[in-house]
Amino acid sequence: KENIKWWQKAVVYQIYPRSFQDSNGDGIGDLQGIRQHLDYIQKLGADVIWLNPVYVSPNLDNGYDIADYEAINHEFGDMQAFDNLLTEAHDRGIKIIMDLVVNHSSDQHPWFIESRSSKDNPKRDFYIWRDAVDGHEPNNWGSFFSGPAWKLDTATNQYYLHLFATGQPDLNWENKTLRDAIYKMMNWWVDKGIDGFRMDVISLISKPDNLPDGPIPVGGTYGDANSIVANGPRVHQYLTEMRQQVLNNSDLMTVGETAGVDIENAKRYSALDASELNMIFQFEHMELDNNPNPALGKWNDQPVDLIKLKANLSKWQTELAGKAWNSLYWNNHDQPRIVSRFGDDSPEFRVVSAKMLATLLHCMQGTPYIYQGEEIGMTNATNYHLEDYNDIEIKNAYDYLVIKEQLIDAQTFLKYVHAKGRDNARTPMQWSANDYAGFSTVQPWLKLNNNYAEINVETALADPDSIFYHYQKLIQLRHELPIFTTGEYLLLDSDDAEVYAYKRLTKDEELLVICNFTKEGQIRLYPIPDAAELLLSNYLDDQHELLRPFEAKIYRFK
Ligand code: TEU
Ligand code: CA
Repeated sequence: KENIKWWQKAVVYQIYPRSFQDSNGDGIGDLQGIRQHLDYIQKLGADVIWLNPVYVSPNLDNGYDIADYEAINHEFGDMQAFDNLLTEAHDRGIKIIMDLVVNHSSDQHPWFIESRSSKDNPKRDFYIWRDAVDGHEPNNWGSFFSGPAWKLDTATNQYYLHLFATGQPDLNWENKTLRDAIYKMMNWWVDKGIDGFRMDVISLISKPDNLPDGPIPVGGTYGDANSIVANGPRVHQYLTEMRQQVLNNSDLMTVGETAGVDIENAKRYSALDASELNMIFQFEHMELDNNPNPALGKWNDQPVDLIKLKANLSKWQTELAGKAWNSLYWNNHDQPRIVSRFGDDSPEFRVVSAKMLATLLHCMQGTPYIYQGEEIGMTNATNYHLEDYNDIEIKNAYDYLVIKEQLIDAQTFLKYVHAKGRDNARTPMQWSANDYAGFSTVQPWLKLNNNYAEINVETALADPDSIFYHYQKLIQLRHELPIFTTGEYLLLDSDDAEVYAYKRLTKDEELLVICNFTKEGQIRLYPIPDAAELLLSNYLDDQHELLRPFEAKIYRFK
């Protein structure tokens, strides 16, 4: 408590550059476009920008397939544009953290081009190559993007591992020369003055010896690689090494994206002694609304069970308290829009439920992340047809689930993608009701959500009751009141299926946070002293024990 780090009080704003602002009329967002909106981010009050990948990439997975770690993709600008952005952000007191994608590279990276060229190339061992076993793949792992996780490369007649797309071969972290090359590249960015890293699927970098088969889900074809690879045998050793070789050189912020993490591993990744990373993204609360049929995984359209959501978020709050640090998020570029998912995006309840969700998250202990457009309540894009999607995960899942395995029909798939597809988050940012939502002067690279005339930044900024100003106030509260950072979390009424209420406690004061998750009125009586101060609410008045649809309140008292 005595020793609060800057990133524990900070709020992060995530930018997906491709979809944020196009400055030169090619339909693709770019670095110059981000510069144009630094005032907007400053007005919101965010302390840090997390930039999704902006490096040279064939864009098979929109920049998560990197062909050059030290150059900017020409679509986004050049290194000068990046340096200008960094300087101007710093001038405003805003930090920038970069996406670090080092579980895999692009198959167009010079390392892989060399590696695949021959079995005795010095870079061969930078990737994971294996012989066929009985004429097929070396093990049963499935890729995160459907199909097998191995591809036969005819040049040398061996398979290479790709946990994601075939164009994203996994790097071999067992190789010390590779690790040193990564640390060198990271230090090159640190020397440029960046403020930290978000580390893509960093929990997957250490593959277990002998690469054992994974469990095949009922009704599925491939083994689950995630449960075998996540938190592998040497992952903590590698991150400790990275900490010593790179991260200790500067006061950086680090957040690991840790698919498949559990509490025990989380406590090590994000321990308060900073021996590895500062914090991690866990996924459990994003998987509660998965399909009950494991072969369908995330593809589903059913609402989340509030009791399960409470239990899960509370577990992370309580278990990490005093030992490690949480990151808090509802949204990112891989998730559907939260107001459509856990709230209600109908015209009647969109604003109030978006504010409720913001309140719930931003009063917890941890570092909150806001994904572009969340602060204006952008919604899922239900105006999309199958041919409108760009995301490789969606395309591959369609080929696999609908065409190849015929587990569901195309209509059901579209329904599920409307609810869960990643492109829901990637539709262009809605700046105004002008042509192309003010994102561009031409047809954007990805179709707009057709509600931009109602939901956009210009409208939000003109309305003092907008979702934007609610986020602004939540950020201000976190900056001003230490209890938001330090207070102990205490869940109330874990079996209440309609209302999520919790406290934050310090030795001299309390916060009480009450959130009605339903579109009905609810009566709840919580003991609130007369002197309690209502810090923030999404209604104009307080009707005490009557909670109106999606009402959210924060009380503070001694
Ligand atoms: O995502 C990793 C990850 O866990 C995803 O596969 C996630 O489960 C899925 O997107 C949810 O639908 C990271 C990046 O955030 C993602 O954009 C990349 O595609 C992926 O790694 C590969 O780099
Ligand atoms: Ca552009």
